[in-house]
Amino acid sequence: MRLSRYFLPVLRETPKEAEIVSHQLMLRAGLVKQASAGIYSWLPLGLKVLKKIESIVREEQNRAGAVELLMPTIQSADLWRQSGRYEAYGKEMLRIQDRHEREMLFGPTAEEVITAIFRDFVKSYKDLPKNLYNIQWKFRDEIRPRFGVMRGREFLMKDAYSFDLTPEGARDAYNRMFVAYLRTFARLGLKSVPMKADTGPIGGDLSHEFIILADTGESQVFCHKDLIDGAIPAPDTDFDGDLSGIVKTWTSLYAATEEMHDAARFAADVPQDKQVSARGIEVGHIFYFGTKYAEPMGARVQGPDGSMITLQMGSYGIGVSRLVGAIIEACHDKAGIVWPVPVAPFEAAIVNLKAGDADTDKACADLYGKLQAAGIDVLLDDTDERAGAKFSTMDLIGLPYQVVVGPKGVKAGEVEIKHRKSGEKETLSPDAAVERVVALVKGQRVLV
Ligand code: 5CA
Repeated sequence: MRLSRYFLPVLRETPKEAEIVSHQLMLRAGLVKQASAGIYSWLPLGLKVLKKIESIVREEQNRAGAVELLMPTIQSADLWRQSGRYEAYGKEMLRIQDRHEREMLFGPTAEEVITAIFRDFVKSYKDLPKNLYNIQWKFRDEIRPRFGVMRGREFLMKDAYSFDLTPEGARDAYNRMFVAYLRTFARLGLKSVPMKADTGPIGGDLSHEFIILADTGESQVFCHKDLIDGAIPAPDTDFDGDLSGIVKTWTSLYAATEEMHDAARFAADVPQDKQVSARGIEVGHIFYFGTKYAEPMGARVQGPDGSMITLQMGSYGIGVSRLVGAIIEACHDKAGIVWPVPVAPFEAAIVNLKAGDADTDKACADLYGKLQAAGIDVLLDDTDERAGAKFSTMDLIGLPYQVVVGPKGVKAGEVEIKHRKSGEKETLSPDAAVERVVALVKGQRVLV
């Protein structure tokens, strides 16, 4: 992509309404624009990041055996009356009337919709187990939307729902999502810590939040240091096999959020040099809630002996749009965002220091063509801004590698690669630079 044709409205000043660094940087780097409180337009650069996160989440869901579908954003109130949640959900639910004065709502989650789909199609235990998911916009009329996309009103969620015949089967489904989450967040360049959690309005008796550590996190967390340093399950993990060992390793160490924190147990269970007390951001939340929805909604299948058995269910959420903010909280410095390669909006940039100079333009076009041919997603800054402004925009938007091309270097047969994260600079011939950027990017596309 040529920057001259792109749409990248960066801001020089830090917007006053933004309290935390990720929100400030998302506005300054032209990733989003607020449309109204807690509701954002995703500008081209932000949308690219959102889509990359979405596809990593999707790959790991598919790997774990979940099946994608797409449910509507607008749901019917009657469906929610079947589960008994319509009145109970309260003011966070955006209730809407259509032209026939039928009561509708903008879905804050989709347990009811998916339970109805399953109930209406699946009649036999032979069709179990199943896990269905979608990546769809949700709306929650949060009392205090804040921190940009981290606590929005409209937000993108991956929500998966498992259906099993027995509680043991449901526990296996829970374990599969647990392991898939560890892999997903690691691939996004994040260290996530699973913590036992409250179930809130989703309900049920087993639940974990996945928290990533960041100074500005909303929750206070307490955990064993080994969890933070924990090894991530490999891609060839057998998701059809027994995952209880992996889950046990991760859940046997103390980890709790503020609400669940038991100070005495923390002090007793965790050696002093392993005690971590930090702030965290909840990026995922999984629940096992048995028959809470299947029972009132009549979701039953015929069991092996002919008797009708109520389905055992769980639900599994990831805050896809929240992750954009969470990754920035974890990956930034004074100059701007420092994207991990797998989610970077472009993997590399070429900075033309003298657009309009025939030799420099030609050298840039040549590099651009070669990087693209090698499959690198590259942004060419071909604008006639001054060098200083170009450098600060590049650092702000945080692309992992910048290839800086100026007239003097071109004459000498040299370009410079700047590594955004370390600040390291290397001077190389243009062809060597292409090779180096390709190797660096390809080496980091899949982090696990
Ligand atoms: N039905 C279940 C799981 S599918 C559910 O709704 N769980 S949840 O309420 O915990 O939400 C799942 C994830 O969505 C959260 O872990 C969080 O990362 C994200 N999320 C929740 N509320 C918001 C919000 N207001 N803004 C941005 N992301 C949110």
